[in-house]
Amino acid sequence: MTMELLTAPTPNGWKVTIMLEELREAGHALADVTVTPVDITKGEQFSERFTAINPNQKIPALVDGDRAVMESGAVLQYLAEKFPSSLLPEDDARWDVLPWVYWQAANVGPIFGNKLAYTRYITDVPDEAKAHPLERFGKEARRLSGVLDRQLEGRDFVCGDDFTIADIAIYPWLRGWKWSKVDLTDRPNVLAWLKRVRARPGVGRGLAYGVPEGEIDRWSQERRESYAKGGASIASNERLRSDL
Ligand SMILES: N[C@@H](CCC(=O)N[C@@H](CS)C(=O)NCC(=O)O)C(=O)O
Repeated sequence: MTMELLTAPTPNGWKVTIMLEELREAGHALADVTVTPVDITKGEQFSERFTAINPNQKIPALVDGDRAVMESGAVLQYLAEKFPSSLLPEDDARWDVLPWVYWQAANVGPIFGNKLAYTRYITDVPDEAKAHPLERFGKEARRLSGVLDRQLEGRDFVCGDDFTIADIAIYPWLRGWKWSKVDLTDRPNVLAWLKRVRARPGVGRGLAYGVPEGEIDRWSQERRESYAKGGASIASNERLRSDL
């Protein structure tokens, strides 16, 4: 049966493309998986088909036969359970992993996402109006990076010796710390972990989906401008419509 991932090259999208490539590294061929790009800057997430798959109208989403799965954390867990590997233990140790996936979804994603939006994408608001959200989301992002730094003390990966879906969920948001201007220079465990994770071949291939060769780690000026422009339209208040 074919499986379809609908996604875009963004932090939440990269989680699942990294997952596909890490599953391949773990020996699952995933020959029948197709990847459908969704251009969120053009509003393709609001199409009838996409909305039927993910009522929340955000990438990524997965279709597996009659089953549709929304929310990147749920997609990671779904794939991990369907294709068993050390990415999610099957025994009680899964409870070392799943709370960190929830932690990411409830904290890191929204806070780093908002910090990024106010830092780079929300351009039509006066600086005075941005000062409070920037301070609030900036401080909370720093606090979360401290939580992660302490968790990584004495561990190679978030949950211990094994790379798991917790690392996959958290990594794409933390790797963009310079772009979102969250200072991690005093978080040595996080910085070492970012390098360790990036060195994995599956992660490298997962990050390459939808990104030109040579721009995986460093975007061209043109790409930075196009991301800033696309991000601005997605982050604008006009986009926050309740009738879509
Ligand atoms: N909690 C969701 C967040 C998904 C999300 O915010 N996706 C963004 C891209 S990173 C998106 O589709 N944005 C389009 C929009 O907001 O219209 C998840 O983890 O899947």
